[in-house]
Amino acid sequence: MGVLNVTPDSFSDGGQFTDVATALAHARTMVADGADWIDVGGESTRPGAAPVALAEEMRRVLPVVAALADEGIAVSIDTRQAEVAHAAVAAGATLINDVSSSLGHVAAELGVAWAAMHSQGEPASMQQAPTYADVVGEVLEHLVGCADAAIAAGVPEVWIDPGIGFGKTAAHNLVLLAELHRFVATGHPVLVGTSRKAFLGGLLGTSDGTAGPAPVDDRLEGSLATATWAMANGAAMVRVHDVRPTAQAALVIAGHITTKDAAA
Ligand code: PMM
Repeated sequence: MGVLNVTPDSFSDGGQFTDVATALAHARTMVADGADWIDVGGESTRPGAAPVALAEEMRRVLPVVAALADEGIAVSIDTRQAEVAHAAVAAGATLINDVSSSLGHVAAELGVAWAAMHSQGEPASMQQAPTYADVVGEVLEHLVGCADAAIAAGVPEVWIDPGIGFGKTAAHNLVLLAELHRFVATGHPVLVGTSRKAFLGGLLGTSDGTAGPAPVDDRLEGSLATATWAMANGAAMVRVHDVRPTAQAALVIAGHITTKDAAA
């Protein structure tokens, strides 16, 4: 899944794809590089971000969703707003990527796929003091509850996503990744987004040898390492900014899994 943020302020690609032609060109490149889905978002959910007015979010995403869908590209709409999800599906989106895990009823009503992502708190304050007694157990329980309810309500396809960086410390993120197999074991397809996120900056050295954390444009290796880890542990989709290197890694993982099955 290639990320297409049509926002002025997303943490890694804000302001780059705010006109339809540039957004479309970038989406085409990501598809040529191997993306199966383009995830269009009009509201930055980076830590500390303020919510965006509904009309503004619509203005940002709808022309891009329509242009991509017209080209036959599979579009996912990254939104927390039911109205935006409705309008984006009318414009051709077929997956609601929902970082609030609250739009299952909208996906049911519209008959489209839904990705439920776990988040603790709102973007404006979620990184202030994330607290869990058992992060993996709590995130799992929440997501399985969402997925079961959505399936019972008739949502045709439900993805679960542990929500890396959404109300989680670096340690929480790492334990969720380490225990990803427990999410996969639920039988629901698992989506994971680690691309360029802050916890990677803290783990990585900078390329020029200066003291860390690594800045957002110097996190490719960490993004790839975590996407590869997620795929090798059974994630069915990874949400990334750097599509070509990740798609190359996916080919290696697929080859490994095929060979392992053949040898078994
Ligand atoms: N992360 C971001 C936005 N949307 N959606 C899902 N399903 N999973 C994620 O981890 C996720 C997401 C934040 O990253 P961005 O600012 O690069 O879009």
